[in-house]
Amino acid sequence: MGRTGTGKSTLGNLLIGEPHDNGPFDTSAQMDSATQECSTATMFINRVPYNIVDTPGIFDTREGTVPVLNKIAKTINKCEHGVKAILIVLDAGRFTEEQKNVLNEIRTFLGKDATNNIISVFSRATKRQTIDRNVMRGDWNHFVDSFIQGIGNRWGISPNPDIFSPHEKTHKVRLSEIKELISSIQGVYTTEQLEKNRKKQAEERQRKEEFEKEVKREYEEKLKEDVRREQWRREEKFMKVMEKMKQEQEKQKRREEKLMRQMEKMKEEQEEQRKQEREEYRREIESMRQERAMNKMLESLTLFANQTAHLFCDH
Ligand SMILES: Nc1nc2c(ncn2[C@@H]2O[C@H](COP(=O)(O)OP(=O)(O)OP(=O)(O)O)[C@@H](O)[C@H]2O)c(=O)[nH]1
Ligand SMILES: [Mg+2]
Repeated sequence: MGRTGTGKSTLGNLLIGEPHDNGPFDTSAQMDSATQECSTATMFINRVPYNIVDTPGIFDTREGTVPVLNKIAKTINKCEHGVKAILIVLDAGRFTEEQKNVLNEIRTFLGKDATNNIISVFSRATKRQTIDRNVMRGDWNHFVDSFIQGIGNRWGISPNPDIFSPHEKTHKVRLSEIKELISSIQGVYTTEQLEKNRKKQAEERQRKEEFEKEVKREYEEKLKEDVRREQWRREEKFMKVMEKMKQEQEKQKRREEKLMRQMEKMKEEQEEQRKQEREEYRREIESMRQERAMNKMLESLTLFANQTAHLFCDH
């Protein structure tokens, strides 16, 4: 198992003793995945036959991870006697975050029960790394280091076919190391263990989905509550403004009424004043009229006295 293009099919061919690019397993130099389906071939270790299963790459460029893992699960389920060794092929030149993700995916997929059956195999190693295992070990990052420790230090190197020919000692030594690791593994990883883990994973996924759904529901509820609160707050604010406006209007009305009353009073006072003035004028006219009448009477009396005066004198 391993990331797309790491050299799984190449390793399979080499373990069988076939040319790296002309064995039962198809290899490809192209970036997109060569192996699409699981396929098997037989190899011998100390004359004991073993079925090698070549698997499609994880993080395939065409397919997602889930369909690939499903195909691998189907193949494991066909192994009636279980799986003795699971070879995880890691690119020695790419200790990246992506590689970490692939390892985590595989670990989660197989579960803890597979730990004792995993062997890590490094491909694309340099000449120095392939000749001297210590050089390879020194190039690991912390994550790879702890992963290898976690699987009981079972690791090997797939000899780079571009550097070492099948006749070279290094090529043979590195391949026999891998074969020895395979045959030394005790016990098998069974279909039941895989299915138990897959069931556990499915349950965990479901729990996670339900938890996420619950978190989402709570978040949406809170959001709705916030919207409701905001609406109430706005309505309350609006009501307060309306109340204030109403109070202002009433105040204004009272002011106007007061003004009206004042105007009314002023009008009444003016009316009263005009009435008094008219009365005074009338009285003045009346007194002038009486004065004039008096004067006229005096004049008449004077005239009468003047006319009648000689009468009194002659007697
Ligand atoms: N330099 C170098 N190239 C390698 C090594 N192993 C494989 N290759 C080359 O890498 C390319 C891909 O190898 P494959 O064996 O098809 O890789 P794979 O992991 O089976 O790929 P998928 O089936 O697509 O997942 C081929 O051109 C190989 O010749 C290696 O150790 N070193
Ligand atoms: Mg392949």
